[in-house]
Amino acid sequence: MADTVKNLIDGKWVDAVSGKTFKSINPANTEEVIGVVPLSGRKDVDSAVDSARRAFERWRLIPPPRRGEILFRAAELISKNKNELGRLVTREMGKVLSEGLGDVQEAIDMAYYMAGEGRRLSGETVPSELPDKDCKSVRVPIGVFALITPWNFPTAIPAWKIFPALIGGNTVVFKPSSYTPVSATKLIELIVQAGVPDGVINLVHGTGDEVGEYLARHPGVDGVSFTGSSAVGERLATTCGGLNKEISCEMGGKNPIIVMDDARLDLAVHGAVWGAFGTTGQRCTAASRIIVHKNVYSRFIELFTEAVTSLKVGDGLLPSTDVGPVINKAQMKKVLDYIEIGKKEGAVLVCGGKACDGKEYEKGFFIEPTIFVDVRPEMRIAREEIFGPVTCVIKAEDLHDAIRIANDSEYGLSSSIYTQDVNNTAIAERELEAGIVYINAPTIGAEIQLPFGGIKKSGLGHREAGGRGGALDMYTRWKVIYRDFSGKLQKAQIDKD
Ligand code: UN1
Repeated sequence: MADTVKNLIDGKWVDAVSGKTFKSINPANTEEVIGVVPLSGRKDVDSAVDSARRAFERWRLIPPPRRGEILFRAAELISKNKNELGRLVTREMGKVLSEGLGDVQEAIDMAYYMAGEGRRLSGETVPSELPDKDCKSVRVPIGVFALITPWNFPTAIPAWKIFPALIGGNTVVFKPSSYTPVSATKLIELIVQAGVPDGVINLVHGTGDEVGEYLARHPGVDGVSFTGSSAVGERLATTCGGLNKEISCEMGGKNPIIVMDDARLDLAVHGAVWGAFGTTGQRCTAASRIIVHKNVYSRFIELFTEAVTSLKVGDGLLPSTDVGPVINKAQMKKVLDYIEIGKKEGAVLVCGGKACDGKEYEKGFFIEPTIFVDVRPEMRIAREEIFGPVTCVIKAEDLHDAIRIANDSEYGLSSSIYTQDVNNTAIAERELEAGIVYINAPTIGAEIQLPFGGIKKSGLGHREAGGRGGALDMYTRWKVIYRDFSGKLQKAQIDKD
């Protein structure tokens, strides 16, 4: 049954000023409308930013532990509604139900984690060089954040941004992907129910071109956090840099798994299947290059192909499904076009390679899990992000050759090595050019208590999620306080004997 969802501005659920709407549909069954959603424009953005600006003046003064209590309640409410929300994620985005639930779990984890930060948010106190003087650094809120999120993690990625922004004392205008607006709205409903004051979170639905870009450039917005394509991220970064706004972008990936000749091949195959075809390959962390040592190359391909051929594609709500649909028609075309490019480039197709045929696939965007082997590192399919169920197997001579191939990429988000040799792990850990290195685990599945993000074209600005160097650095600014209680003028660097 279709839901009618609204924008949230200053605590009120409202339609777009224009009254226009668009539909969100189920990618496994395009006849199913998940929701009717406001198609917002500039006026809606203006009022959302205005509301966030006003709310900031109050929210920034709420003690962080009190903000944390609200986040804690949000975590509890999301937990209580996990099953319902997880099913909705699956219906709207297509990922299999266990992953829909995992998506929501990541949002819950982030809410609890950031709730705890309310009682930390620590800075430094250090001694002064002068008597009767003290010095400290404190984290202070930045202001209004525009949060622009993709469709592949409809609840987790918004949570990565909303919770640290709120605990830091900022207010937000959130623009979720127009492909997963209903899941985003349900998440926000729960956060609001937890007691977030009016105006602290504002939600504006619409397209990236119409709403996202305008919002990011808006003079009332102090910072922008974006997850999506490298092309859009780089454009936003250029714009925001020129306007002196904080900006962080999480973008694409071309993540490698290295399989050494001493690896446990069964484990490496399982890892490659999950890394490449989990979420139908639609993760920025997806394993899209499997770089295999020449001594185990043929055997790996044999086992990998066998495992991938047995994956069942279908509606993510069916328990038998391993791989769901891709998100939409445009993405389906893009992935199928890349498969043709791979064939033309001379890569060898060993499984998949086309849209699924058969009656059960007629209404959705289903593509067969596809493996190309004998891929050369210079081929486009080995260099460009496909964001679908397609992976490339590349042969390497030895560890150094494998690392060289892995690093020969414009991207640098996640990476992985399968090996039983501790020395190999140490070299890979040091040499792989990526924000994340996994050892004997695939490239996907980062946990929320450490920073998440990449280098090169994969990331720009601060990292997301928790830990030292994580999202709190994005959503707070350092302020340094010197207090002189000597009752006289003391001169640093000068009053010294
Ligand atoms: C993404 O694909 O944009 O590490 C995020 C992972 C997930 C997050 C992926 N925790 O695969």
